[in-house]
Amino acid sequence: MHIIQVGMEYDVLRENNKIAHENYRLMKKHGIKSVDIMGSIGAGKTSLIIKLGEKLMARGQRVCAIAGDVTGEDDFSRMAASGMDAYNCNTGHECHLDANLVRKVLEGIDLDKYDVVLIENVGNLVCPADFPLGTDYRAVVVSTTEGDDMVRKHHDIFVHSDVAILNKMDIADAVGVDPEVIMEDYSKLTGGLKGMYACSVRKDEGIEEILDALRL
Ligand SMILES: Nc1nc2c(ncn2[C@@H]2O[C@H](COP(=O)(O)OP(=O)(O)O)[C@@H](O)[C@H]2O)c(=O)[nH]1
Ligand SMILES: [Mg+2]
Repeated sequence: MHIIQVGMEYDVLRENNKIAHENYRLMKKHGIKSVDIMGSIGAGKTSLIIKLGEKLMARGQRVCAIAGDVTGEDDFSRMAASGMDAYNCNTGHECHLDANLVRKVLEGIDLDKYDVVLIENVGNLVCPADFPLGTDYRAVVVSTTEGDDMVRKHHDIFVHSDVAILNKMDIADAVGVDPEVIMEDYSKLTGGLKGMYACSVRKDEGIEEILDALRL
């Protein structure tokens, strides 16, 4: 029984990776750069996507966002209200986006209209890690309000991300969290090879560095 479950999981992940490669090739065919933005609920993923979108559009880039949520249109509506083209993607029950769901959304988009696709994954620090979507970069966002143990508790998602972001630096003191602890944990996890990008989306601080890290 146990062996069968492991086999099924392997098949699901292998199929996801295959479709992720197809998504990657599809977006490259249209000259698109893309980012999968993962992270906990409330970390600031939607806020960051809107901020990145505003800055990229101000530079003349054509940007759209895909809002991944279990149900509803809240993030999709916020993205659309910011002036960015947005596409909603509800998973129904799943705690993460997968490559097949994203493929269905991409198939409904005129990809020649865009230079950049920003994808907000479902708020979760566990499940999205195993399901690459076919983006150029994967980023994980956590915030100071979640406490100082996020990296220690969720190794996988940080290991599977190219760029790690610590948001809400503006209220770190107010919530009694030392950002250095979180950044030190991340540095240790990456063998000292990578640093975390600290930012405050609210105060518009640290965003340019994130754009550079994501090669946007
Ligand atoms: N103080 C502060 N609040 C923020 C910041 N970024 C986002 N928020 C707030 O945090 C809440 C959750 O943000 P949201 O973007 O919806 O997070 P998501 O669930 O990860 O998409 C909202 O009330 C935002 O206004 C920040 O840099 N500083
Ligand atoms: Mg959101």
